[in-house]
Amino acid sequence: MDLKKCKRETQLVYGEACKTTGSHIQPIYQTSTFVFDNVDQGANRFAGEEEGYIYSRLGNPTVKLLEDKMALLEEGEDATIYGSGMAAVSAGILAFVEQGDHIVAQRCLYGCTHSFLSHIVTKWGIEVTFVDDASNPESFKNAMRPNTKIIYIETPANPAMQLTDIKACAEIAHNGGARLIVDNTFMTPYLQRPITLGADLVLHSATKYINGHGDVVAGILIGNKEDMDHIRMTTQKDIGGITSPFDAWLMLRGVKTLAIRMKEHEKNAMKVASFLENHPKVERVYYPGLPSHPQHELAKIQADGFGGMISLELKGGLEAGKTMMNTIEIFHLAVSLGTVDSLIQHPASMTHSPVPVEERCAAGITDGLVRISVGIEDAEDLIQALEKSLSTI
Ligand code: LCS
Repeated sequence: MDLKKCKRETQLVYGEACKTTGSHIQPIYQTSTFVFDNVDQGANRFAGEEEGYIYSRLGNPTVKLLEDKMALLEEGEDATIYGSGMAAVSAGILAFVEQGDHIVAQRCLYGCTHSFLSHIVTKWGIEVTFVDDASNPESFKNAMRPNTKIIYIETPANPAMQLTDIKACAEIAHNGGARLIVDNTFMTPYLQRPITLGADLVLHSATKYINGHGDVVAGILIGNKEDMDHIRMTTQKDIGGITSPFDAWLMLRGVKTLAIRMKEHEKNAMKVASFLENHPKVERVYYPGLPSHPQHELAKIQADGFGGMISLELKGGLEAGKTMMNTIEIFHLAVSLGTVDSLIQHPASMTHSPVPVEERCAAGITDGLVRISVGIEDAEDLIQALEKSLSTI
């Protein structure tokens, strides 16, 4: 059977049984190392002349199943898995830059990605230009230099929910001899497949929708075979931010329900966003599924849906937001996102606190912005909880 020809729902759910025991669900290869039959076999494996496992930082059968699944879903050739989304961000970027190179990135990014680009890569003589208006591909084009090696985007962006045109950025990157890296965490491969739009590397904080159940921190990179081989032999092998076999197994279990979860997240988010948009205490709602979102049309073109993330500004600003977050029921006040249950948080003081205030505001992350990760509970219960907390303002 060629899984590549199957629909995404089948690709997500299907898994081979264990060839050794017939176990329906694959076992967890919870081992750090692998025993060689003899010295020659060990040497041949190290030399790459014989297939087989060596040591779990270099490869593990449970992790391999997740690599193959993610490559299939994102329509890439191969994938590598990490112990956090940030380990994937750093492994993906550091593999393709050296001293004297230049990176172009959008300014509105997850706070630690922004921090990595502002404070870590710059320590090694790599320059970064942040683009303010990521909605206009010309801004990326204007920031390109002869030594630009990477354009880095996140769409929709965490937390302001602006979209970036993946296809246009891929063209700009390739015309300038650079790679396009796309953080696809908010959309997942069920709703958006950046490689099909020209991206070179796709990245996930798998902590979020890929695992879906809030019990794993992990990251994933997907790309072509050559780039993944290079990453495996450099930043993954020698920096070593790998995931554990058990966490890979939990993700293999979690990702099976991605299609039905994303459908429910989106159905609920649409209802919640429409409710919020019509509420007298709400100033502004940012959700790509609303026709009022400035890039609603782009969302319809480059993705198959709008996802489960919403940001909003209340008329009473920060104080009103604090009241809402302190009083709301059902939604947990917590960072992270993409779990089956609903979460609410305050980017300026939490996820995006590493970003300096002027840069934060330039990226649309105002003090009054509140971010909601809409879960798969009953939508009416969520709306009632929001109504009740808004009535306390
Ligand atoms: N990329 C995006 C878009 C993210 O939202 C995050 C984490 C990361 C990368 C990093 O992934 P991690 O290392 O945490 O697995 N976002 C978080 C958030 O919004 N709240 O807490 C973490």
